[in-house]
Amino acid sequence: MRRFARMARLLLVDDSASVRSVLASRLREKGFEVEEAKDGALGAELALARPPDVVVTDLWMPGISGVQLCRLLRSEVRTRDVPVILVTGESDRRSRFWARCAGAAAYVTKTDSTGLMAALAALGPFAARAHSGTPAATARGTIHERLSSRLDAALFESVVAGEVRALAQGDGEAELVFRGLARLASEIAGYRWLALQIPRGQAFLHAHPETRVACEAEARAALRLESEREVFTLLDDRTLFGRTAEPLVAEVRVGPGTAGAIALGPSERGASIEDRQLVSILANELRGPLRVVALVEDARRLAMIDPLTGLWNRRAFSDAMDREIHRAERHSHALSVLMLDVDHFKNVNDSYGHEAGDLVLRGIAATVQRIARRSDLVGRWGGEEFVVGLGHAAEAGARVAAERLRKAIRETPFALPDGQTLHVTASIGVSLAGRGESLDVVLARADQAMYLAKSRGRDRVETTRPSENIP
Ligand code: GH3
Ligand code: MG
Ligand code: MG
Repeated sequence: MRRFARMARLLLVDDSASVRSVLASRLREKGFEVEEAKDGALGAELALARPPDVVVTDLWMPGISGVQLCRLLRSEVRTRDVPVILVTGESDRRSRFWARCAGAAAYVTKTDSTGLMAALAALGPFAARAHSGTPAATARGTIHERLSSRLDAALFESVVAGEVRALAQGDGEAELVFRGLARLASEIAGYRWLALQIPRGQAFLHAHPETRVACEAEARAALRLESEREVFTLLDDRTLFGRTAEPLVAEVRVGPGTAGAIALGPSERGASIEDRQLVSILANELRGPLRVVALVEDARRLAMIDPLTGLWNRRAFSDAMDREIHRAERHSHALSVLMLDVDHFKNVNDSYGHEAGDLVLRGIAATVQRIARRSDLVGRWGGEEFVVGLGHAAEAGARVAAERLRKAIRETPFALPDGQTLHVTASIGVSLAGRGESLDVVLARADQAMYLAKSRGRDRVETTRPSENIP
């Protein structure tokens, strides 16, 4: 057993006089200066008055238990670094779990004196640990009151934590998580606004309708949102109405990364201790719900993407085009679709191999994206067929875009890994959406136009038009 540089001060708490005397003499033999307490309340008073190097306490005692004593010492500034070893008659799983949760340094059985000595040795040398600070200010209430308020705080924290965690039980919709969060937070605290930001996802704000603009500006600044990020706002006239105070911001950390951030605009009196506590509990407990949101969003994104080219797959393209068709109807603007099919693509596979074919498809996808405007919708329809939705483009404009695309494809060389270069061409069908037409009808016509281009010699653009156009 290691000898300590100076006599280490040990506080021994046990309600049994005989256990105390046996343990104390064994510890003194090992060179500890031992102070004894016959119950948890006395132990807490002694420890707070003059923090020892280490506390060894019985787990089950009438009145304040060893676990409660441990929690109390952990939560007091003067004693939060004093290690506590919990000693019990016999080991059981639940006590061990409870001891760990309370922040005990070790958990040993009374019958196992080498276990206690080993635990003490593992904590030493104690000389390095200096307990500075003035003696405890006269107690703010009795030990029992203090303990009870600590337990209240712990209970509050665990109840709020449970409520926040329950927000993860939705279907991973960020908006539902935020609605639940706003309901919970506004029940607990009065604030001007509450905001949540999810990386790559949405940002949310809960604010009073009349101060919405100012609150949004404050929340944007607090969460450092780029100006193009949209903020979904939940208006609520029960949130506080008042002047600006310095906001509280906390990141929701998951491992080395971030799952988002929350911010709270406090009442004009400024952030209270309770506000700070709430924000810190929320930031901690939102990790689970936000991880679920991120997983659901990732899964959704993956389900939309064609893995070979990174373009939207057929379903994602169709969904986006359906929305685009409705918008075009509503605002009476033109909408066109291009259907592109690579010419003699089977030959590429047959002559150069499937890998080369994949490389060409990826290259064509990149060309289509390069030529398309940011507002155009680009997808892989399947195999060697690609589709482009062009908003605000009537026949002439769509033809120009299709020609530009056709030329870009025939002019882009593909360098194969074996050093060969190859060129491909594509046939493109253009179709203008007619009033009241479904996507299927517009696409079927683009397909017909594409086949017309094939039959007229390939590497061409052909058009079909509906009887009545949208504008
Ligand atoms: P056409 O000019 O008439 O369009 O002739 P084509 O050879 O391009 O037409 P066809 O439809 O006969 O052949 C399409 C080929 O595209 C057949 C298929 O094996 C190939 N293909 C489809 N998807 C993929 C893919 O993901 N990777 C590769 N490498 N080939 C694919
Ligand atoms: Mg084809
Ligand atoms: Mg083809």
